[in-house]
Amino acid sequence: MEYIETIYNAVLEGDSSEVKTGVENALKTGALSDQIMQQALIAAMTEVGRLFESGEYYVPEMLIAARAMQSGLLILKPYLAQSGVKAAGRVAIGTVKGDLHDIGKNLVGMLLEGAGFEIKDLGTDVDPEKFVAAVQNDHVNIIALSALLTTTMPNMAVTIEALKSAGVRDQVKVMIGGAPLTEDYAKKIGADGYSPDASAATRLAKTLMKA
Ligand code: B1M
Repeated sequence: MEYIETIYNAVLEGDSSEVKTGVENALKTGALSDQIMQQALIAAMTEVGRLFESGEYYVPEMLIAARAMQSGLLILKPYLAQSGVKAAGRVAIGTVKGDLHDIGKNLVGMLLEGAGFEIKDLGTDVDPEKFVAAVQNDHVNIIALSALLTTTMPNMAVTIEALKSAGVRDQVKVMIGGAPLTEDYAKKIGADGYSPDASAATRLAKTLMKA
């Protein structure tokens, strides 16, 4: 538990090297990767959000903390991926056009990978056409769209329309997520599913593969 607190504080301070060392030490002492992720990394980013909202942190502090968190996620990746689950499907994941937030998207991708999905990460600020190309060229089963801004949410609908225009909408399931999203919004834009967090996203992807 001592290391969990160290990692949590290091993320808040934006100290990438302390986060890396903390995660390595926590793993050595037998901490579970999921515990490190939930109790240290995600918990710290939630606090970063609160500090930003209360005016104690500004964008640069937020960015530095986010980078520190990502350096920890990078070390956890192989551990999260060691779930032993067989390939469950192919997913193209990305943050929609205009949106640069990728921590949640990376987390969802990593958990999906850990659950046995093959992941094609299209990155951030992704043009709808790139999602279309992933269906046409890489034959993905699921398109996973992330958005953190109310101003970029509509680009999920634009992406779904692009899939329809290209005639590939019925070849793929579309799942969406991100802090401002809701189940109702998913229904409104014709997505196949919404999930509030990374764990739920894994369950949703498995359900969509069976549908
Ligand atoms: Co920005 N930002 N940001 N930001 N940022 C928010 C989102 C904000 C809520 C802060 C605030 O004002 N309180 C606000 C959005 C307001 C709104 O639209 N209503 C905001 C803003 C305004 C902005 C800028 C416009 C600020 C500015 O420049 N003035 C700007 C926009 C840039 C752009 O995208 N074009 C901006 C920039 C940034 C940074 C670059 C500094 C940095 C991002 C770094 C990065 O991602 N590499 C950043 C950060 C870090 C945040 C906060 C603090 C944290 C986001 C985060 O990473 N959370 C955030 C405030 C907050 O959340 N309280 C904020 C941790 C992450 C694990 O959670 O991404 O929600 P989250 O993912 C969750 C779930 O949502 C879900 O699962 C994840 C894990 O459980 N999920 C999915 C996400 N995607 C999913 C997909 C799925 C399923 C589930 O299926 C496909």
